[in-house]
Amino acid sequence: MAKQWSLADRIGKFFTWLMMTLVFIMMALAGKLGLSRQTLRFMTSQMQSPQIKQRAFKGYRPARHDVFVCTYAKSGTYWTLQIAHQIANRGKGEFGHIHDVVPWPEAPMPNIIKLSDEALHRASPTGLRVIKTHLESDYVPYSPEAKYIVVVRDPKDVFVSSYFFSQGMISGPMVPVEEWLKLFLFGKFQYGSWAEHLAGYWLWRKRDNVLFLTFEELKADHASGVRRIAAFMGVALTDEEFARVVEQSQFQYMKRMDEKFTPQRPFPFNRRVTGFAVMRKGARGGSSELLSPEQQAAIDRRMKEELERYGCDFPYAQMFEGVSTAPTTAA
Ligand code: PPS
Repeated sequence: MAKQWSLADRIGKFFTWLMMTLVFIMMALAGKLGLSRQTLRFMTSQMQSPQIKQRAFKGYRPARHDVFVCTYAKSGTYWTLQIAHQIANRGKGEFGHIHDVVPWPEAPMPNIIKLSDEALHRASPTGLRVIKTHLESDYVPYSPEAKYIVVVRDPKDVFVSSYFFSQGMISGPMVPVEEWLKLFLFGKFQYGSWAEHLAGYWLWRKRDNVLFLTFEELKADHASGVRRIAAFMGVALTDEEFARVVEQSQFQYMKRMDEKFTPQRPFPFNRRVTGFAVMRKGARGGSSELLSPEQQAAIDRRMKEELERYGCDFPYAQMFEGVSTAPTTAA
């Protein structure tokens, strides 16, 4: 099912690459030149471009071998990818970088494996391959043939994780927390609206081929989470394979191989972005490390209002509401 690229697609791809290259140059210099704010704004405009979002899966029809991991950024994406990829490969998934084996269609870096690459699922012992996306559900092709794992995380922890991540990306002084928070609360955030993202996937949750999870439940019982994901993917693991998947998706294990998950720079800057960790703390309820109780309450209030505005009955108060004091320790 190789993707047919029209001339318009190729030109579009080229401009995306050009923009990304610019973004990476700006990122490398942002801290030194005092351009953090401008760089983050530019990154947001690129990441939120409807054209780029539409182009990501254009013409792709998901198939039986596809397991999508659909998340808002900083919600445990790589954790879930690692679990699903190891399940697909019966605990023996080897890779130099996760995106050598997991396509991420909206990301323009050319060194990411293509969605159209069939070699991977053909070689996989279960015939399955995993796909990453942060796109809203409207941009993700749905098929009853494929499987979709949706993971949602407390937006307060998402916010904190994103702050440290962006600080690492621009390798320089970050914009003040209050400014970053305003963007998060009022829909101008780098990764789009948290509530809109959730509201879209929440409509999918009752479909047989959709597994809806929270970061918090994975955190509370990692082994049960792995068991649920394996059952959902239709993979019966031996005890030994199961133990391997659990071990390889533990926080400390993944932290030791952090460079396999850190972002890759686009050609010709093919080196990985260094100097910060994707596997930072992996904690639940740790937003007090950055946010005051008032700021945490503001996130809760705003997200509840937003979910209501989208007509989404996700039980926010039960799942996420509340001011954190101390984070749980990493699994
Ligand atoms: S990304 O870049 O948006 O795709 O990031 P994402 O993977 O969604 O989220 C990164 C956060 O997930 C935490 N993480 C984990 N927590 C617990 N256990 C495991 N195994 C694990 N793997 C990743 C990671 O530490 C980031 O959260 P913070 O709060 O920043 O530590």
